[in-house]
Order: sequence, then structure tokens, then C-alpha cells
Amino acid sequence: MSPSKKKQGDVGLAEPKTKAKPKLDRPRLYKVLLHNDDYTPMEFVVLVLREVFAKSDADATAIMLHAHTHGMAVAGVYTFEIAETKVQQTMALAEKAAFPLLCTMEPEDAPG
Ligand code: TYC
Repeated sequence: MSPSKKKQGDVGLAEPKTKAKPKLDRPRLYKVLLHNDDYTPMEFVVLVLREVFAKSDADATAIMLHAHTHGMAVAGVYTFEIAETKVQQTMALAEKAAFPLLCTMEPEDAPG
């Protein structure tokens, strides 16, 4: 029998289980967070924000001060793999310098 000949009740006659979507969903985005601590120097946090997150000196300083004052700050918002890489790069720099700087990521609120 040819593969196209399907008997009644065969899955070939069923409605598709999922309907084709007219548009692709946008990729989910992730916030990369820098957490405050009492030991990492401010200059080091600014350096990380400049080198890993490509921030200007002014933006890096503002983000660092936000983390220093409020406990944490959003360093940037990225797709999953970019966010993951930036977390790893930040933690590698902090570990190499023996500072306890903590960097994590979390999903952005799903779009309405
Ligand atoms: N609180 C640190 C200090 O006073 C500086 C700092 C800022 C550390 C932001 C971490 O994410 C951070 N040296």
C-alpha cells in the first residue's frame, strides 16, 4: 500500500492538533542582574559594566550606584544565550579578581 492511502479512522483524516500561527512569537527576554555586596570595589563593577555590558562610563556608574543603593540593578536585557554568556563572563571576572560580585539572570515579565 502506498503511504498516502489511509484507512478511515487513521490519523491522516484527523484535524491538525495545532493550528498554524500567522506570526512568530518574539523570543523571551532575560534581565541580567548585578547584586550588591560589601566587598567588591565600585570601580570593578563599573569596569564589568563597561567591558561585559558595553555601557558608557556614565551609564555604568549609574547602574553600579543603583545596585549599591537598592541591592541590585539590571545590567541589561537579552535573549537567553546572550544573557547566560554575560552572567558567565561577569562571574569569571569576579572570581579571577577574588571579589564576591554576584550576577544572575531572570526572565522578563511575559508580554501582555
Ligand atoms: N557596595 C560595594 C562597595 O561599597 C560596591 C558595589 C556596587 C558592589 C554594586 C556590587 O553590584 C554591586 N564597595
